[in-house]
Amino acid sequence: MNNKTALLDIASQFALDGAIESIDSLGDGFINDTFIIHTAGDAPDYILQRKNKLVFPDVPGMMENIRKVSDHIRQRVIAEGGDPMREAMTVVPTHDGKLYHVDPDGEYWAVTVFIADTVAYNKADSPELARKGGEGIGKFQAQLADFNEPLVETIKGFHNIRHRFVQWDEALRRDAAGRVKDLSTEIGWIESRRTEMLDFWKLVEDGTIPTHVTHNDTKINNILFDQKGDVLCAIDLDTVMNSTSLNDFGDAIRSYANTGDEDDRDLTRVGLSLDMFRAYTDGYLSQRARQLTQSEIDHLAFSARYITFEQVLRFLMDYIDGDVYYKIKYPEHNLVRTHAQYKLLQSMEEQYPEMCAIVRETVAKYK
Ligand code: GN1
Ligand code: MG
Repeated sequence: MNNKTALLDIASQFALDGAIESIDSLGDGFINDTFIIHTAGDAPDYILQRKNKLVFPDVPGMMENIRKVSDHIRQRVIAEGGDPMREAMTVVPTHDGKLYHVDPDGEYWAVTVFIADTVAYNKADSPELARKGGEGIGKFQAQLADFNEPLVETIKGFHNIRHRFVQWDEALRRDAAGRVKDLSTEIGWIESRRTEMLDFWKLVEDGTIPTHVTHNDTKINNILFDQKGDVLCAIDLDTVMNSTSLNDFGDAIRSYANTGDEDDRDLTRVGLSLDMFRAYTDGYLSQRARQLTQSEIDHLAFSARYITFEQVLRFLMDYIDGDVYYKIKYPEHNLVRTHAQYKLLQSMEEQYPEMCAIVRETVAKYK
């Protein structure tokens, strides 16, 4: 898609240190295209991303969000004696000072400094790692607790289930790919939970559950760890915006505590591990127990069900729409993802009393 000369031309628009040696494809994101720019000598390498403008209608606004949030975190890291080049993201502007470049095809590109000697995971392989992950997101939220600059909403109603149901109802009516007739079981999974999910969201709408700056996409591969297994920083800040911080907890549990893969074809592998749930919760609450409101604590366990439900809805809706949002690797991929996430949701529903008990015990430990 992008030939080497075009990529080189794009990369050379940015104010990089060091001569560009090569540019390679990187990672497995579902939304953007990601590359690594290798440079000569001691200069850092860089991450180059083509931002998906169908998903993010206001890339300039989004890059401004990322810059503001990264700058804030950098100040906090400096104040705490940490290494700002490793514990914060650094956005690299173009030679004319913009945070993005628009190529001749109208595509949007952005660059950040690549943080070397790090480990990224697609799965949490031990409770220790899950505990560190929870601690990392807890710290991220704590670093942003006093952030009060305005942020643009990069994706409208991103974790707002009322908005998702509006999209869902439209998708069913449109039936763009003619698939609705074969999906009555799966559609039933969504409809039977509509009321309980909207009831939860009402608590956010009426202010019972407060909103803050949150990451909104905390699956494990959006977190950078160092070689010792400690969290350095959260990457993929495209969705940083105001919402309930419960979403960051719930979305992380959806990935850290799943015994299978997000798109596992073998459903017997998929389920919620209470050990991983306990470990992540322990790390998270070690940082946050004293700041959370009672309403947040009361809904922490439910937030995992909420976000997993939303993910079932989003994968199924994209399948119904004809696979227009998420990158897929084979034709049924979104349906496979739907089934695997639904299995995880059911497992959370079955173990919900235990999840709530773990939250209560852990809060008591840190309050
Ligand atoms: C997407 O961009 P990426 O791959 O980190 C998606 C998340 C989903 C996730 C599912 C902007 O995350 O919301 O939870 O896939 N990001 C966006 O794995 O939609
Ligand atoms: Mg990502």
